[in-house]
Amino acid sequence: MFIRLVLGISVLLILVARPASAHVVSAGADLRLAQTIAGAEVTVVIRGTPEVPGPLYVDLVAHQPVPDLVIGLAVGGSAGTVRLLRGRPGTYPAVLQVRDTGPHELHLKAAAEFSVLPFRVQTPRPATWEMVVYGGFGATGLLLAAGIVAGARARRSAAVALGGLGVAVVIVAATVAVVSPELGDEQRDLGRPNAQAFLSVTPAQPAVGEEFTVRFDLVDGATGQPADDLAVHHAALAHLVVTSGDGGFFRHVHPLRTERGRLEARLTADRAGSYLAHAEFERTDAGGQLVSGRFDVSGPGGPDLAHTVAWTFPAGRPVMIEVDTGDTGLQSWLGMAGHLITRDRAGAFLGHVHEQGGMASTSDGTVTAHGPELRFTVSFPRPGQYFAWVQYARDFEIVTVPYLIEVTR
Ligand SMILES: [Cu+2]
Repeated sequence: MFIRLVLGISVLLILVARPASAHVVSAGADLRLAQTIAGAEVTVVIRGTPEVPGPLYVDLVAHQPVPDLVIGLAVGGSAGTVRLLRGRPGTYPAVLQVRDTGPHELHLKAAAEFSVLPFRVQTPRPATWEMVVYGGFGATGLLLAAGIVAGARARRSAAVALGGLGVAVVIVAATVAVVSPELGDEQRDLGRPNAQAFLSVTPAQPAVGEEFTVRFDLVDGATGQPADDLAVHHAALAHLVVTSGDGGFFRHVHPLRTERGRLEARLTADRAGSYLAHAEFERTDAGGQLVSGRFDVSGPGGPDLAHTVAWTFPAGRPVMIEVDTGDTGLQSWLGMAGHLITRDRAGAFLGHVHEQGGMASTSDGTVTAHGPELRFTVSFPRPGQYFAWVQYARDFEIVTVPYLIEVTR
């Protein structure tokens, strides 16, 4: 009986104490998160730290066009600033201090914008609670084995005593696991419902040439609580693609986390009409999601489009798109050599695929793509016209090339 009890408790504990899978920084494992803040496209690199208390190295990798901008960073009671210089892309380092392992928040602030990025510090040396928990499991295993051996030799009292000790060890480990604040946010369900996303823009009807805020509030479909458990997905908490109905406006930005479950980005539209916002993200334990919404922009019409059809493809089957960038020194952006985002004219379909060619790591940690060509395998579900935007990075500049594609039956 007690063996079944012990096994039951052990299974329960293993479920409770599953290690966090996302947002972890530990020695040799950096966390990379793209953020679009105060008009700057920045990749925040939180370096793993070998020991706590100790320094936490945070690099801001700024992409062109870099504005003059002071970005404040803070973790716990430790703060610093980084000054971006106009037209000077690249890595801007900062050093903060962390006292403990476990959950932290990196606060970014620039102009009137801010973002709070959750992450977890792990060090190679296990924390005390880990040693108690895992030591408890180890001791239980040994005691159970001893109990079984003793039982087989028919020394019933010795087996019961050893088994009882095993139960006690498990209960101690269970108590530590439950009371440990380190484990508090790891008690998550297996499989979560999709997040419901509500789009709002401020002001409610933006005007051409004026800044506005695009906001997605994410809510758990089951509990109605903010869905605030986003995993890092292609080096960002979320990817926001905003396009105008006519395809002339395209922005791929990385919204700020301004509240639990709230993602915001500031944009300026260059043409009037209907706009689409698509957000791509992944809830921890729930897989990827694409959510969308529409809003209108008032004012004068935008610049005329001189779109000509670049390719004609058949519908419903994979095709290869090859783009010659004319550059052999491409950098990886969001972990990939290139991105291809496609949208049909009506806005019912948004696709996002990645470059499929080989990549080579360089000693400074950046990744360069081999050749000047970028290759994408992509398919278009139905006939009609599609917009396509190819994106890649070169000299810390994100290059976006728009295309028009005709898809036939
Ligand atoms: Cu993105």
